[in-house]
Amino acid sequence: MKKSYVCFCTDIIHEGHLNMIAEAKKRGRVIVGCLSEKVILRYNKIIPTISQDDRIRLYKSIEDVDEVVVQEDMFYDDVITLIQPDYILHGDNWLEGPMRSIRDYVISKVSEYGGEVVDIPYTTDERVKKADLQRREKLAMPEYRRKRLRQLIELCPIVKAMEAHSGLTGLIVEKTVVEREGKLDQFDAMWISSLCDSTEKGKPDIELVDMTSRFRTIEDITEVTTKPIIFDGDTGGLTEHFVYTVRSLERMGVSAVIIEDKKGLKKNSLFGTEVEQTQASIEEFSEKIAAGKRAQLTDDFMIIARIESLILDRGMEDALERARAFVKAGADGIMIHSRKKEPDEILEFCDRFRTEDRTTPIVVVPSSFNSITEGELVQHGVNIVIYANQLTRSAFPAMQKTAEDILKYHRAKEVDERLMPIRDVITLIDEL
Ligand code: SPV
Ligand code: MG
Repeated sequence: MKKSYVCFCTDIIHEGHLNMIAEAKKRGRVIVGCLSEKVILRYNKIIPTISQDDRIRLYKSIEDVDEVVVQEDMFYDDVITLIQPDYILHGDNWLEGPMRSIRDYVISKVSEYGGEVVDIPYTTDERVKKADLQRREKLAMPEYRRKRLRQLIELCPIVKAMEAHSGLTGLIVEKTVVEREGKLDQFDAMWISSLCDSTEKGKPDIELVDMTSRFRTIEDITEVTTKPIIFDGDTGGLTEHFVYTVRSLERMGVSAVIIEDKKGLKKNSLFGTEVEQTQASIEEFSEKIAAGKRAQLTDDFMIIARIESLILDRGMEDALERARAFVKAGADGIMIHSRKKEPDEILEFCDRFRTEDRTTPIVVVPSSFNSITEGELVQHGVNIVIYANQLTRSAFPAMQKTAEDILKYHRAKEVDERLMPIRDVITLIDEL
């Protein structure tokens, strides 16, 4: 008997899925692949809200399904090697966009033994559309979004966060997918940078933009995205205020706050010692972390301590001593920052910290030491890389040049070629 294979990652079964199973049945014995949680998280597909075991049970309960296996490879390699399906069925939505590279790869592999790929017209029935939308919306809900950062740290070699400071930049981080050497890549999380949030408002990065306004930015972003959020909490402010911030962030579904061990008037770290900046003592900052952890209500939320010793030329030993103390005070992660062009001091910190502490997540922000690759960071035990300001810095020169050229030419024709077509702008945002 021929073998028909369908891969599912869904946590609800609607008519579209049943139609797929019926098509598979017509061709042979139906094997459903349950795409593993690890792969789903890695590729940022719509993440199920029930466990992998529950999904296996769900797929087994479908009439006409003969067998359920776990698929560990987005590109079907394990399935093709082990099962050699005669037919691999998939919705025809993989004919376009980044998923096309998976389809091409699967076709090349199955054709080696005479297998076939069958594209099933994607069900666009209103009820199915609504079910898909509900599934996506569920992911945006605080209780699902909040815990996703911890899940990603567990499952990914490195979590890649990109800055977002508005609904639009949030959408860019949410939706940008690239295909390179046959693999798909996306950002895993969003960083709400104090620098970019302030810059967007034409204000300096000195904790002048207040929390109410920073929360408004979070809401703009959460309304249109599903990816987890890491919030730049600056110094965290007064401990008495920080505890309220923790609760608000948890409620909004933010996954982590990073606070830096500075006090008084905070200036951006990239100024280093060119401006006056005061580092908080180990004791006072540890107390702020501990108070935040006591205030926290969910198990998912993370308070990450950011160490400014290298920025302020206080040396490696000071940075390591602080890391130890902040972890002891309850920090769920350590961010180490540097403004050197070379990554050497960051890597030395990571290597030395990892000899003492193998588990506490390490976060880095390679704005200055930008030649380092994600792969190299993984080798030094880094868990999260934050691209902290690149969207803002790319948009600003482009907008400034456009403004200058329109002034120069007294019309907009000369700039038009480098602009996004109006049609693309109006279709950028999904309509309900
Ligand atoms: C930010 O993005 O606001 C940061 C990172 O805090 S840095 O600007 O490098 O200090
Ligand atoms: Mg900042």
